[in-house]
Amino acid sequence: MTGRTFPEQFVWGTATASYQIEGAVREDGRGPSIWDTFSHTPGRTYNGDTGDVACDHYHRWRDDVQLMRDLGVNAYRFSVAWPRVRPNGGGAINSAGLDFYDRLVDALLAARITPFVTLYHWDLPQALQDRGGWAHRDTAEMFVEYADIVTRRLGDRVKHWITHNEPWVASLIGHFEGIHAPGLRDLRVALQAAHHLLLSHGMAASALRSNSTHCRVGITLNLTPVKPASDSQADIEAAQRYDGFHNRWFLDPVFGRGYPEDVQAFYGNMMPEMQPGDAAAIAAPIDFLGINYYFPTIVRAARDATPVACETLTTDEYAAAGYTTTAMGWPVDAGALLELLTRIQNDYAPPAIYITENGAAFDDQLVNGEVHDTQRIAYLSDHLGAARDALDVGVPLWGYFAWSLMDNFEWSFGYSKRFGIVYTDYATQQRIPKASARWYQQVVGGGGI
Ligand code: IFM
Repeated sequence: MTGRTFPEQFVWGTATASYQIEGAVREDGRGPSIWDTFSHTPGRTYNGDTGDVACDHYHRWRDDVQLMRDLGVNAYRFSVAWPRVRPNGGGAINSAGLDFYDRLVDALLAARITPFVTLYHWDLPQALQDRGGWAHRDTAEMFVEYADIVTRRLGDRVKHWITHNEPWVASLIGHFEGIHAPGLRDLRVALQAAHHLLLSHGMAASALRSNSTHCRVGITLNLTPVKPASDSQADIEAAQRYDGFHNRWFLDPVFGRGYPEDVQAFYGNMMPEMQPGDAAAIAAPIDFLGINYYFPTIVRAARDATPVACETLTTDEYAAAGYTTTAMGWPVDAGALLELLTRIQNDYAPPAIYITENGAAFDDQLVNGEVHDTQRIAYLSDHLGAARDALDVGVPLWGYFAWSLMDNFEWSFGYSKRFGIVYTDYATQQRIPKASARWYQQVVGGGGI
């Protein structure tokens, strides 16, 4: 996989998210978010870690833009914190919050780095959660207002908009598994939240387009190729259910097919309440699909009461099956990315695809001021190889964003997992480019691997 170039106009980026890097949670009028509440609740995050300071990006954003300029990337995907813009979710607009993103966008453009802005990467204003959060239909309406406010301010300069990041995680992990904010454990509520997230995506699209002329609008889904653990009929059916639950539940409605019937039948009376016109709203045309890919999922039938009666292999089982696993316990399989991209192209044919996140956490060691993260280089290189293969077979892949620019707050894992190509020394807030950053710099500079 050496010496393979990408198209000249290929977008090379890095990605982050507001709560994971900004810190400054009580500054300049920012209101509390559900992640402030969740991370401050004892027992919810590793070590009781919170995003109070995180990477202190709110104060160090100029240095971080310089870091990206040094890396040579031509794009940066970041998210806007809704509680900075509207501290109570609705009501008064906090211009100081908008000013922060305004300055950031200007600095990026001056550095010839194209901003890709995600409007929602999980930091819902707590005030909206207090009124029911995503399970409440009003939150979708409030999201449209928020999207309107942000795009009125930034839409003249930002031309790539991502409505939501990983609605599967925000809904199912946050409202059914309970290990993300708001920490609920109720499948019916989770499915209602998922519906309102999707609805708000579609409803916001027209505001984005009118405030940001000639912009491109997309949504980012975390997708996983699903394989059965054996060739038994039960495992094959379990894999189909899991694919429906994780992938098709979001892809099908966004691409105008409504919710998949096989999964609807499985959910039965857990199905969300919908109103006439919702399906059409969710299916508002998109200009690109953002895909976050980390790992494939191997599934077997389960007798227990999981929502779709299936379970995924454990990390030990993946390792026993021959997979390398990351510090998250996730199996590494670059070939599965090619499978995923071709499947999406064949089944849904989006006008364009960006890999909006891809990367891995490993147990990085800072030795004599350096981090030799050879496993991460291998991971990124193999996945970029798969991305290049996808271009060869006609997938309209327009760009790639490494997750993440720097080590940051990894949600319930706190600061214990490092995904960055730049090492964050949390004691000093020093940023130390890892070997993978130097490697990525060469890839980007040379336009290929
Ligand atoms: O850190 C997260 C990110 O916020 C969303 N996608 C997956 C990453 C790694 O877990």
